[in-house]
Amino acid sequence: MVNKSKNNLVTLEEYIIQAQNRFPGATGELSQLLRDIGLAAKIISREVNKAGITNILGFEGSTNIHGEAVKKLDIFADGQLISALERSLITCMVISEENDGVVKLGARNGKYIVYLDPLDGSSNIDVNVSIGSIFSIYMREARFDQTLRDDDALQPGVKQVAAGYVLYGSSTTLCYTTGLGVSMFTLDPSIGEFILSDRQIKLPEHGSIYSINEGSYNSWPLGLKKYIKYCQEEDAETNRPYSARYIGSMVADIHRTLIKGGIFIYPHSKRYPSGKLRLMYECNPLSFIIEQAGGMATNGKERIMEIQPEAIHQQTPIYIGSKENVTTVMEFLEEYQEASV
Ligand code: P6P
Repeated sequence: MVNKSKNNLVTLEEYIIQAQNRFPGATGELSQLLRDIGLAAKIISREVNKAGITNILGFEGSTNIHGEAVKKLDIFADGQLISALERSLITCMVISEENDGVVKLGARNGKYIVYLDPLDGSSNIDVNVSIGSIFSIYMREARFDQTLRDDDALQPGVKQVAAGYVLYGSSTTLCYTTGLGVSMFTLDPSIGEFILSDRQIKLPEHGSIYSINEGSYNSWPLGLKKYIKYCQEEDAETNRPYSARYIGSMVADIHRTLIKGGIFIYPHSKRYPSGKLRLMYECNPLSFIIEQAGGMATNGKERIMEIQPEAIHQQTPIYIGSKENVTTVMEFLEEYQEASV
């Protein structure tokens, strides 16, 4: 039971401490890590919400490892998150979309490894569409000689100790899980605190929204084409046709799916033979959230969180959302898997 303070508001910090107190053996380090991310999120939110006023919009001039133009806010967000993690001396290395390799922090004996997508959907910044930060936290591999190897970061998603996202939209929302359910907080800018808005969130078993970029229809697997046509057929009993919603910012599309149910799909295609979205700092953390809320996330064949990563920036197709919706699309993929695209 969450102890609500007298004015019935529970801040992120209070909630994290109360959750930690339920584990007498807890050292408080994961709590500190989550608070650090919360602080960085408040600072990023402030900049995102005034980006149009300052000259922080636009391109920074470089491109990231995926050849995507890097925006000034991406760099700002990356810097804020890494600085926050550096200060608390409990994170030994960070892997972020904005850095080609592993960033080793000063705390070489730090207990945690953190993956970041500092500002996902940043191509939407200039058109004022919601964007987000995503984080995924692992324990480092314990070794007698305390050595730290880059490939210590190559752990499957099932080994995440915590994951979450911050959505910078009409309000700034922080959502995270440590494997004991999903909690959601909304930033109250008047007091600079994230306030608990929802806990033990469960997404509907079935949803009537499908979310996919239909521009790549011609290069989809046949089973996916058949599934999308199924979504568009008239059938009152199964509440079809579904609604199509696609924001083009994964955090926003997943946040809607968490709240309303349905399915988000980014498949492999001719342009992205391995899928576009990154396994370690987009798909794994958001899959952890959706699974903890009762949903499902696969790459079309296997559970996202059981994929053994081979590279820190590796990409994957993803089918994620309400259990019934994901199960149905997998049946279509299975049925037509031999057929040509
Ligand atoms: P497309 C944003 O660039 C992103 O990485 C995700 O946030 C989003 O879901 C996807 O790419 C959008 O890609 O090809 O539909 O523009």
